Amino acid sequence: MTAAFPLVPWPTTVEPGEGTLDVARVVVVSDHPLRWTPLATELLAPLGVEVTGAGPQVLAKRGKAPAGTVVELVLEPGADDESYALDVRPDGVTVTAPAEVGLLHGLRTLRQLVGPERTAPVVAVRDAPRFAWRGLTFDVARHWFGPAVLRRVVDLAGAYKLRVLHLHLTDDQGWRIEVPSRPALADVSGRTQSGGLVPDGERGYLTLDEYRDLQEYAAARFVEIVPEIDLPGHTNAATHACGELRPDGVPTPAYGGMEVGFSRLWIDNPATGPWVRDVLGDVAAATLGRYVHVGGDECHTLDEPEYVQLVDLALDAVRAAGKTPVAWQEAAPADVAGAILQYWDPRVDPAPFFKAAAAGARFVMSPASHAYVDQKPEAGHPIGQDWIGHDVDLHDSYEWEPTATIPGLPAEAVAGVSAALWTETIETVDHVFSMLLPRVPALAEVAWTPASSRDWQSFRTRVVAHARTWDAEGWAWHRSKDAAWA
Ligand code: TNX
Repeated sequence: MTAAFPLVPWPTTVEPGEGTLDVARVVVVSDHPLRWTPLATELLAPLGVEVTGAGPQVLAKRGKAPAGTVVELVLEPGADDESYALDVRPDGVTVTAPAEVGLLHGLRTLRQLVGPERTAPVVAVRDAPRFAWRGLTFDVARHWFGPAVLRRVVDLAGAYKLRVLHLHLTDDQGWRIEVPSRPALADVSGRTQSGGLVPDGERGYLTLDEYRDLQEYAAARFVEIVPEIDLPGHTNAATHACGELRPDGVPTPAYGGMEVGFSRLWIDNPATGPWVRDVLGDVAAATLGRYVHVGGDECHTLDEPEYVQLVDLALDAVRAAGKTPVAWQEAAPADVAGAILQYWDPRVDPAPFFKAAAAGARFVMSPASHAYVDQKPEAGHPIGQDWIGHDVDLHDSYEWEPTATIPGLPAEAVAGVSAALWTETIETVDHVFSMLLPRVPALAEVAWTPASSRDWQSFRTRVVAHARTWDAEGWAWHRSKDAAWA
């Protein structure tokens, strides 16, 4: 594991060979040239590599070596669609995988091997992920970030082989998706965000067309969008737009502050059931992926029985709409069979988690002290929160074990890992990327690489070379005190 192979996440095996390969001009050869050439171009162009494409027949007809290094993409049966073999030889590159997603992972690894001289070292990489759910949770409710920023976040997620972008679309401060059955939600609460209103000229929510386009952009990069409608707490934007959700029928004022836990729904209000079913049904119908997240966190003004009824209402609505429900850990006492629970807060009794796992729920690990990249990376950092009580720097994001996060939980109950960026204090695209980088690559390695192959000293050396690509992409990043940046 040397800096000559600055790969993140670290692969299953890396066998160095002799010499280097020139990749200044690359010809992608595959059965799907039109599909792959643009993606290879997108990945390699920021490094100064010129990419063209050709089908294998075209190459054969020409009967001569093409002008450039041939990168051959080969589909070959195998057990894990995400696995791939990458062979860099002195005369070309072959990526072999059972499915397109594995081929793309191989191209992503190739990109990380290309150095400033536009050469790649000769090497044989064999690779497959540890966890299937490798995610990023992104709060666009507190501060609004539109489709252009979201596509760049998809690119970053994809570069580190993440498969899930979980969008926290609703909260007390704003509502970020069009809902045909309740247009007031987006019309009214799309305008608001932390500190006041979304900037002039911005709509403040995704139309259903924009939502579809974003999902298709992500799907082409094998990233699945998981929408979150946070219920039954974190609902001030809902009650601001839909006063009928309140017992008195009076809309709540907009909320631009940083408190959590004060807003709620009421199970015995006749408007609640139809609203929850219609809203989740509309969002599920607009979602191409398999999951809908129903929140469930921090309902500090609800007693447990009413909380459980409200969460069950939401879980059932998602199932009825044909999707698998996801919820925050607080939902564990509800009927979570077959659901995904997202763990974040260790300050609780774990007994409901064991019951949930026994009932067939699986867990995505986002322990705040490691995975919350909204936390300040060091004391005095100008943006971010610090409620955890210590900084969450690169080392903290790297050094933890997902299967030990809830001691006693069976390892099979762990579906994966998600980084989380909350945006109460995050206002600009540079804020976003400087909180994601370099910590998301660390979390991506925790999710991809088995614990036995992870090594902090190796990671902190490897990640340094990535800053060149971040700069080329225009992604702001934080010079973490935990690595020796060039
Ligand atoms: C806790 S994590 C929250 C969020 C905040 C975050 C700030 C979770 C499920 N709830 O509402 O934005 O802390 O760090």
